Amino acid sequence: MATEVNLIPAPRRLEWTGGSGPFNGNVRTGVDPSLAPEAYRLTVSADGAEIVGGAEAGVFWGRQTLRQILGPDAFRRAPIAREPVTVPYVTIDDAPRFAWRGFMLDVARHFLPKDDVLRCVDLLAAHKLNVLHLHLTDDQGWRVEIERHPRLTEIGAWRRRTRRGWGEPLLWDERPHGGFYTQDDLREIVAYAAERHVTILPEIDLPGHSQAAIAAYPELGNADVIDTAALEVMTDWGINPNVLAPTDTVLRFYEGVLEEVLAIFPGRFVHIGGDECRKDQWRKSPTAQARIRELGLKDEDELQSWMIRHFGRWLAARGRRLIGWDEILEGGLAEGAAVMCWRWYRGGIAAAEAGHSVVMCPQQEVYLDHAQAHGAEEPVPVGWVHTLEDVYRFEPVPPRLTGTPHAANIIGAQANLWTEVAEDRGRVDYQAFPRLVAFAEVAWSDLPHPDERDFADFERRMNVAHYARLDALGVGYRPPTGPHP
Ligand code: TNX
Repeated sequence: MATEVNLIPAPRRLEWTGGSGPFNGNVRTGVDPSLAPEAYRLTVSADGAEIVGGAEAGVFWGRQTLRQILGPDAFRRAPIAREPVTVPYVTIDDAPRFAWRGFMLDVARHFLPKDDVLRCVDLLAAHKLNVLHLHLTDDQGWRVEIERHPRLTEIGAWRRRTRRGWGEPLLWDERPHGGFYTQDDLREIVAYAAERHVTILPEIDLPGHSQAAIAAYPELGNADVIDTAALEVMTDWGINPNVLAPTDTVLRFYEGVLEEVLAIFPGRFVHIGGDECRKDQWRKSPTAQARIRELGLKDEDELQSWMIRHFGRWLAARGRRLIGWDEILEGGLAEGAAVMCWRWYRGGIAAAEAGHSVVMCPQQEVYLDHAQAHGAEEPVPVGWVHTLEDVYRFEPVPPRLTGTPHAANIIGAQANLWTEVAEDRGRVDYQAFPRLVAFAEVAWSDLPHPDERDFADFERRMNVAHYARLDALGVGYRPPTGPHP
């Protein structure tokens, strides 16, 4: 998105006969390893268009900028323009500010069919975002086929009914809900994303947010405290007390899960969750207490930390890196682990100062499940209100780190979309757009200090050009005038 601002007012224009389809056109491309891998130089002149990237990724991002210049029809799935278009002569030197430009989609609370995920990859790529984080497991559903533990999807992927909305009134959708991706589906998603220079980050959330797994395999829960065999896949929202037991059985089970996950997802990072783990059952469980004593730990926080570290080492031994929500800092962070900071900036600052890589996604700034305007007509009134302008003024590097060597540990930023109340692709589009466009510009461009950012200019560019591109892409964004009646 951002790069279009650099258009140099040009006296000369090129007649473009390369078509308006997304990836075709008579573009000369090349690789110049002296550029950073994702950087590119795009030139349009009398000789045609040329894109030189630091690597294929850079060439690909350059193509996205060229699409922007060609106009909205270049965002359709097939060419429709019969007349050649003319484009201005430009030279654009461009490179991303952050290496990690992510979007998290929660496919656990509401399952999204594979086609919607593939389309999501297209939308990220068009905005030069390069990580799609799939939140694959939670209390309300397990969405990844695991061959050695088939009940995870036979049982864990389905729930009896669904809580509608959040808070009062208590409403239920009595229809069963569910679905999962086969391993081949996920391999297809990974390959499709790789063609677009997008990495899929899988998340297997543990030891909290695991009720769907416990419903499928009761031995994973704290059977000495509750009747785990009576648990079903959760139908309500919120923080759940039913957490995994800190036993060897559980460690071996999840090692098996992760072995299959690694075989599907080639990316460097694997997300193991770690968020919102209530420890009440561990406090009451003789098994958990015996484990704490046997390991010489101080408390239940250290017990969670011990579990996370176990998987950190396990992943490292297989050449991967663990990433987890910032709760993994509590009780000591595993060597080499990266932190996804969602609770304001504090955990991210602490982790960066301790030398850990950090992805910033504070819920007070970039939670796209939260409403984007005040007003009863907003369909999804969750959390704080983050307007388009708020997101445009999001700054991933906190002032305390600015200008220090630790700033480099902020490897990127992410916007997260939880789907408790976003039950289908239409709602997901509405929550994500246009705010994800503002986020993409923040993550890619070297924007000035939030107070000095020219939101009016961003809005103008949305109005004169980008909404038309989103229309061509078929995105059901929130209209600038508010929801349709
Ligand atoms: C907190 S952010 C959660 C999610 C919820 C979300 C709702 C995080 C790591 N955990 O489980 O869906 O709030 O905004």
